[in-house]
Amino acid sequence: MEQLLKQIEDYKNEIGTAVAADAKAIEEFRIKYLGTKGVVKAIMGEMKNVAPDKKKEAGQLLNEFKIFVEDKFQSLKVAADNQQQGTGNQIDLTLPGDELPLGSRHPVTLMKNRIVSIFQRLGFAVAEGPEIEDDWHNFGALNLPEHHPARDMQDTFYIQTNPDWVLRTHTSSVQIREMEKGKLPIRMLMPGRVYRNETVSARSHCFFHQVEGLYIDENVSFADLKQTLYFFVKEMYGKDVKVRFRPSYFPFTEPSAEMDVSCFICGGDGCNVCKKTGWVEILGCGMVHPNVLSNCGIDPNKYTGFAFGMGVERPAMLKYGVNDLRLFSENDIRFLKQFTAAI
Ligand code: 2NL
Repeated sequence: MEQLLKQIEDYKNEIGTAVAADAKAIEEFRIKYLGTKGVVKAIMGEMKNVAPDKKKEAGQLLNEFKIFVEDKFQSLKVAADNQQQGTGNQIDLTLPGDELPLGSRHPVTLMKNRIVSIFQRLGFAVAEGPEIEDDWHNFGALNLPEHHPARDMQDTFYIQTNPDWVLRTHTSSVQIREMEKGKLPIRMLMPGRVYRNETVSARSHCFFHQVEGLYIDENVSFADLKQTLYFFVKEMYGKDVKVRFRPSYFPFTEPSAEMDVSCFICGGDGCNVCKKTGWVEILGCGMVHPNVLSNCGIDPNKYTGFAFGMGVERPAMLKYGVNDLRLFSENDIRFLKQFTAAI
């Protein structure tokens, strides 16, 4: 029995190192190990010399050995076939590949990119920041007094585990972070998703997208603000668009204004979109409040700046003829695949 074990072990070592050479070598392997006068047969013949009480065990060992040799023979054959084909495997490289379905950009992303690319041509860089903010970056630094309605529990999502954290209600928080870095001048755009605790309907949602802009340097004036935004609307809505500013109020700008463009649906004659006024409100803006500058460590006697903010969904709805805000976040492929524009 010991002798049998030793023999099997020696053959296994010998066979283990055998490599595929060519068809002739493989045939020699077959004859030597699996042929009628081969090693496997010979070792099987040893069974008669094994003591009766060891026969079962020896039978198992011999069977395993036979399977080991046969497996090796098969793998040598496969390796030799592959080598002959020169591919390393048996894939037909001339067959056409699997088709990869091409996606399309989300309409909100398309509109955001349009807005961003216009300001990028004026030298505005893009900055991003966290969607979960602390009270200071979302409210405090922006000159929002503690009892301002925008801080109301109804409008803001608070994080239960920490009352200091909120889901940002605007991307101004990113501008605060940029100003705090203290690198001036700043000419930046902050696109991103913002959250408000509102009932979901065709016209409002608990989150939407904004692009805010900020320009801070010495001698930045309201005239700069107006010229920058004129350029923007002309690029966005065409050179014939008319613009008007209305005085407004934001805690973080002084003075503040809202900007309207002549209705790009009816051309100013009056329709549903402009509610028969001929004007569509597109953004809010103003000169950055001196308190906001000093909250961020910027000297308001040396620096001035302007800021503006606009929603992305409404212009996207008007441009692409989408009549329900909820379509933007339902992820219905039938809706999404209709938008194939490049930017
Ligand atoms: C709107 C109005 C606005 C700003 C956003 C801003 C940011 C800083 C300082 C001052 Cl850090 N202002 N942002 C200013 C005026 C209006 O947004 O209707 N947004 C959708």
